[in-house]
Amino acid sequence: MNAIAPNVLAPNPLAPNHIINARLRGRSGLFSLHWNDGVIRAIAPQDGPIAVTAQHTDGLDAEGKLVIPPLVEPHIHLDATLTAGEPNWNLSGTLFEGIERWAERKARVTRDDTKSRAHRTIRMLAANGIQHVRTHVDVTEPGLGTLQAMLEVRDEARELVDLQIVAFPQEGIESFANGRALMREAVEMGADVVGGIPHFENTRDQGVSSLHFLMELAERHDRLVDVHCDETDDPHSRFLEVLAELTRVKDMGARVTASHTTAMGSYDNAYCFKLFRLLKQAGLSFVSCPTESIHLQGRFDSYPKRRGLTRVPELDRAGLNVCFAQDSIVDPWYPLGNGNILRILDAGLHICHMLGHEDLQRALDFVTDHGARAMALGEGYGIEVGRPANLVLLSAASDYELLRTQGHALASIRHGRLIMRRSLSEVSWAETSTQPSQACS
Ligand code: 17E
Ligand code: FE2
Repeated sequence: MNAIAPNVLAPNPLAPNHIINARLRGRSGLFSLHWNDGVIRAIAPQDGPIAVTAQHTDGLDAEGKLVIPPLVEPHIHLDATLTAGEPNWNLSGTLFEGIERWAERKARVTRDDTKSRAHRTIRMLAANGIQHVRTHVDVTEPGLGTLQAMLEVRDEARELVDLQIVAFPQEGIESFANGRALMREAVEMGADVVGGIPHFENTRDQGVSSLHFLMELAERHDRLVDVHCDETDDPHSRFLEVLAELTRVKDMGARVTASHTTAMGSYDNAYCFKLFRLLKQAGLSFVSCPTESIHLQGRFDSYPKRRGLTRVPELDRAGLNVCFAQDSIVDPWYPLGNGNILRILDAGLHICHMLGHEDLQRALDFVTDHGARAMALGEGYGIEVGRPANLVLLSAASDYELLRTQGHALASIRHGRLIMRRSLSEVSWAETSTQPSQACS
């Protein structure tokens, strides 16, 4: 193995200043990337593979594997992670029982409990090459102690991730006592994004007025918007059209995201045909959480059973920005999860009928560039000279191979510093009549 192969790093492994033999998405050949002071300074095409020499001891050898900008987690609930079963398990598997179980757990949260679970989860995300995270934080809590704790986590976790905090009214804006005041206060305290949950409000009218309220709040305070929107199989849940129309009128498409929109999987085609015209005019982003939605939705069906996801390929083909996210890790809504968004990508592509050749070749878009666009990261993201030296080395040379082999992030560089490296387990063989080299990896 090379002296500076990803898993056997150079003498100064925490401060590399270049990577050789990197493959970049969308470009052919191999590249050397150089950085200093945390900024990418050069992206140089190579004539061929470079042999490792002593002059490379401050670098990494990508060995022809992909180097990408960091993976992005655009939708998670860090205040609720690692609480499943405390005190009660969600036995029905529905969104609504999840909200009830969370209300029980919420009554017991403390600042230390919130912070330690959030930091543990952030480490799980960073261990999987994620450096940009948008977390929803429940603000239907008098006193907003959880939000305060998460604002502290946002600062404390900067070495590992950039964190955006959504003021998320889990139990409603209009149907929760002082819901509007709590939202205003959350924004004043420093939430980056304004959230909502119109399908959970008591009436259709309240759902609509909550959207007017939150869009105005975001506009007035220059915040982003990310609404839990139509997270139900009910085809009559049509708040997306209201959010999209407000987005269009205010010309806020680059700043607004509709999360879940699972009801769209139950809308009929005639309605969707009309809706898509508006969505394109509005230009908002979409987040789908495929493992979460296939678990929570379809719960009131017998057979045939709905998949309960939004129309991911159709949104993508229409030119709208759509990405995948984890949503939960071991919480009242979803009992599994380990921080690995590549697992979510794998599930999402299967559930959405997106294993066509073209989709496989660009699959990583859904957990990198598209997530970055939903989070409005702009020039803070991407492999370009002058941008932050935030880079992730993957275990395969292409999107397709990464998915087929269920590959991993092997190393993560943040502002030029190596913050994570991972070694993969190897398979050992007994003597067999075929040679290991003939076997498929
Ligand atoms: N809250 C909610 O309303 N929906 C979800 N999927 C989660 C929390 C995880
Ligand atoms: Fe969510």
